[in-house]
Amino acid sequence: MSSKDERPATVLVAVQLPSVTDEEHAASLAELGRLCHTLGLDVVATCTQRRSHLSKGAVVGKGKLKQLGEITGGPGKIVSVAKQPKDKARARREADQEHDEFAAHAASHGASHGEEGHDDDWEEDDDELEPLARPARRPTMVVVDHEITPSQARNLETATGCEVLDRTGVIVEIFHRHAHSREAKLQVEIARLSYVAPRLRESRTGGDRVRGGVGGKGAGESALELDRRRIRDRVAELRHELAAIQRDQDRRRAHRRDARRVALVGYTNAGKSSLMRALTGSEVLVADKLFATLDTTVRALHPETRPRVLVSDTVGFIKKLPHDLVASFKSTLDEAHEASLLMFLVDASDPTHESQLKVTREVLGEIGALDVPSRVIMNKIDRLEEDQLKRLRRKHPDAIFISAKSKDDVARVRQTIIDFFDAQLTEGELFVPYDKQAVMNDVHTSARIVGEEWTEEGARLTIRAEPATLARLQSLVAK
Ligand SMILES: Nc1nc2c(ncn2[C@@H]2O[C@H](COP(=O)(O)OP(=O)(O)OP(=O)(O)O)[C@@H](O)[C@H]2O)c(=O)[nH]1
Ligand SMILES: [Mg+2]
Repeated sequence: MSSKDERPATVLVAVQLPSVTDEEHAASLAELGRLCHTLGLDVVATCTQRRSHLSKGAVVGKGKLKQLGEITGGPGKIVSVAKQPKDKARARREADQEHDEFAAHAASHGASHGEEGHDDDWEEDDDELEPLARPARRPTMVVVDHEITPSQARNLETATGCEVLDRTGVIVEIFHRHAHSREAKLQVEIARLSYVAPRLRESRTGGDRVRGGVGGKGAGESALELDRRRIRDRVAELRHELAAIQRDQDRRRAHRRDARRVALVGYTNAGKSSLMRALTGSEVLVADKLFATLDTTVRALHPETRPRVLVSDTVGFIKKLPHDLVASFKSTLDEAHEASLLMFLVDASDPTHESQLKVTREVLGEIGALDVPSRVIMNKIDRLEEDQLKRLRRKHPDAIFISAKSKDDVARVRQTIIDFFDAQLTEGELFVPYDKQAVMNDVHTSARIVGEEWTEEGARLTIRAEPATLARLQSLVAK
């Protein structure tokens, strides 16, 4: 398949730390593979190692790095970069291009000073290394399943001859590609710059490198100051523009404040948009991609209910997502915060769904949205075997088990939502005289009529509505 061959061959690199189980390690790598796939990379090899900590030099140890070099065609060891004036010029040029390039890529090139080749923490026993199988194609990309420092990125680049990205870099890049609305684009741009700026700082003054070249440092610092200032200015500008958009959104949200709202939240790819489509008949994007949705969408439950219920589709969560990236998706968090009911969507067919649920809870906890009433929805049960499903039902007796592809299941979710809101309605009497018939329209949209009796003077209604709505309608007819 020639189209496959055009995708950059990629090797995943990870260290399994002592606190990480084999399953967690495998799941994290599988997820990184899917992130790479979403970005259009072709994962051809995986290079992992058990270590007590990440090597400061190049993440993996010396022996592993040598193996990595063998499959990528690089020297397999950290090559000190001579301090040449052209390096600085290049660093500055590359910093200038920060808007056009991969954030992480730019950061990793963002001027590394002098030799970081010496590392006193090599600790592994090279004899015990598992051999690394030679892939069918030679990798040109290295993707690391940890957040790495610019010097680690640089060292990996010299040792492998490959481009190097870390997990955050991959996610930021996916966000960048999938952002459509002005708001999402601004948020991603801010996140990219916020991700680049601290790394530029670290690459020049990193605490772990005390042997930084003193010569030429002054010029380097001023170039750095310039980059940082430019980034700060740009971020301020973007925030300003974003604030205007968000004020507008807040106004719209305030408008909906009366309405009964459900937010679909959960891990990326859990099926939030699929359920959104099924519940509201809207045409939101559904795709087998991570972070397909980067905008929140709000639609009424369809067919419409009386009173109306609004459903919002939100941006998904993921493990190890840097906090400033989460925070940048303000609208998702606002939707979750202001909803009356949260639907936690989980891909039950994913072996790591328990940890996905945990991540979702953690993020919502951080924004103080855990007080909002919630229901867990185990989705994609059409992919489960009978006994798997049984086990899951026992484990999560309160969850709703569905396939977003099944009409009956979606109808059950719909009923759950309606029941939830109905429980908050109170029943009351409303007498609408013939000269106040204009109020009837209002009654129809904001309340449900459960009984009516026509008299000489008008209609005696029994209605169910929110207590506040009932009071409002009663004052309307009394005037
Ligand atoms: N088999 C099966 N596939 C499903 C089900 N629900 C969703 N999917 C598929 O799962 C993939 C992701 O669905 P989306 O609805 O886009 O997921 P999402 O939670 O909105 O994902 P992001 O927006 O990327 O965070 C798509 O390929 C869907 O067709 C289901 O119940 N059964
Ligand atoms: Mg989606």
